[in-house]
Amino acid sequence: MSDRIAHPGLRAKVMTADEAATFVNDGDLVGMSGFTGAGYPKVLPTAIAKRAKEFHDRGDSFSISLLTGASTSAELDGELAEADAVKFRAPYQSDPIMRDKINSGQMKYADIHLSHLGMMVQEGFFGKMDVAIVEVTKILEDGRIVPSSSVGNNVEYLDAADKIILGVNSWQSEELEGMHDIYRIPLPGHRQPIPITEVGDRIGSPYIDIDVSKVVAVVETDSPDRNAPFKPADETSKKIAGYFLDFLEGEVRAGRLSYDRYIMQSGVGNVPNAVMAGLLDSKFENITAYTEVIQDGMLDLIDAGKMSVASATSFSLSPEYAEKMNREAKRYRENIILRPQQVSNHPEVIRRLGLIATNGMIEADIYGNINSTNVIGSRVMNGIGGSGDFTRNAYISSFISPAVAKGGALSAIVPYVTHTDHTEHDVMVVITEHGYADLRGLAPRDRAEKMIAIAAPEYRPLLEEYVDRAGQGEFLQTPHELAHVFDFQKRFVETGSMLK
Ligand code: 0RQ
Repeated sequence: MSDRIAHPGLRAKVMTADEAATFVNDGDLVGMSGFTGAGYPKVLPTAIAKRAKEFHDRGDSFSISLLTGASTSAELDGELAEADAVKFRAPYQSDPIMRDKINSGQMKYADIHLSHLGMMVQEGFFGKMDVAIVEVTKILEDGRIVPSSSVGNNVEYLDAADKIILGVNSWQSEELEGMHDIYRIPLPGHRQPIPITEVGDRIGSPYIDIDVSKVVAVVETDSPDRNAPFKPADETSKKIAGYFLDFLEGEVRAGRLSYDRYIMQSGVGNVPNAVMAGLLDSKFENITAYTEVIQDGMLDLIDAGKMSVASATSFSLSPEYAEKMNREAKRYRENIILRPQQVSNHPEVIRRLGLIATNGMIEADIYGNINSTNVIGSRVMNGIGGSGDFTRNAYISSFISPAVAKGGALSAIVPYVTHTDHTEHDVMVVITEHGYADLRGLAPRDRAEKMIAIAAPEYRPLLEEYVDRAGQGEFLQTPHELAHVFDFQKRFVETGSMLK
């Protein structure tokens, strides 16, 4: 048994994953750790999937409602979905098997702002939580736990659940101890300001205290977090990153930003990573990040002395960088803080700090509404994640995306989005490889002109044609021609391309 379980009572609860899985029953509401491929329980989900299959083979039902921090990995979402072991999922997922089950209607999915979910669980919006399954780095002698590579909603799940299963993963560096900052937000009616005024402020404890009497099982593992490596930046990503930096430089020239006070929030993906690579050679210094996930590019910025502090709720590192974190966690914990996602994504703190939010999108419309989640209105890609938490509350909210998808068959700029995650009231800047549309202070018809200028050249005449026709209507605040508002998307469904 590993020496990472110092509490004698909890050492006595060590068992196999198959034994621990028997504490999870059909119909249970289960809260699991895990956020963007980091800190999720490694062996329990497989054991639960196996248990579900045994039930199904006997003709019995077995499916759970599953909550996590955000996306996890094929070992968790993939295996449980494949075994038809999940009937309901929230708040964010990105697994291809699970996505197919959701889109085919076999599973239900509630796509919820990441900052909201912890409170919803505390207040019982989903009913009583039966089991919390949480990966930890270590259990102290007094029963407090050292979280692993993500915090997510672990505190809320551990507090709310009737039963707790802990996964002690010895792959996680013991030197993560001290990196976390655990702070509980009281329920409405008892709240005080969250005392974070600088990105690097620590306001809580490095440990999570739990009710040890609720722990029914402890399972030991030694398995890595699994995240796909980032693709090297292509020409399009490099151009988008270039325009993003031009935009930041323009803010400095306008006196609204200085080279030493850029506070970043960055969505995950290859384009945001290219933006961070671009920052390495920029004039920006003392960059800080108040964001959700620590990505490879942030470690590079820290190593280059360009980034002083990064605050998030999780790592989202490629395998190479996850190993590097494991080797050098002692050094990185000087610069990195991992917080509960209610705090990392909290509107109050985001608004106070005045950060610049940058997220990916599926499509934007000519007025600046953004669809981050549903392809052609109905097919979910991943979920809204934290993009809404940051977009609404940022000092400047921006979206970055290639102007086309699927080899040019889809334009990312359309007359009207088929699903709205971020409204024109929240969105300030949209950037593609053709430039940036600065929508701040503009009325809708002026916004349309800026948005068309960053669309792919082959789509601009079609967008202009739509704007001309919509402008012939009677009401001209936000002109639309309702009979043709979705022509782009309809054409794609009928012909395979949005082009005529
Ligand atoms: O699909 O892989 O099948 O080819 O969407 O597109 O261009 O690689 O971009 O990885 O940045 O993802 C919105 C999905 C963009 C992401 C989204 C298809 C495209 C490809 C991915 P394929 P790219 P990205 C905080 C922030 C919501 C959560 C969020 C996302 C796939 O950014 O999930 O912001 N955001 N969190 O082909 C149809 C279009 C399309 C399209 C792209 N117009 N129509 N398909 N695609 N544009 C972090 C967290 O919350 C964890």
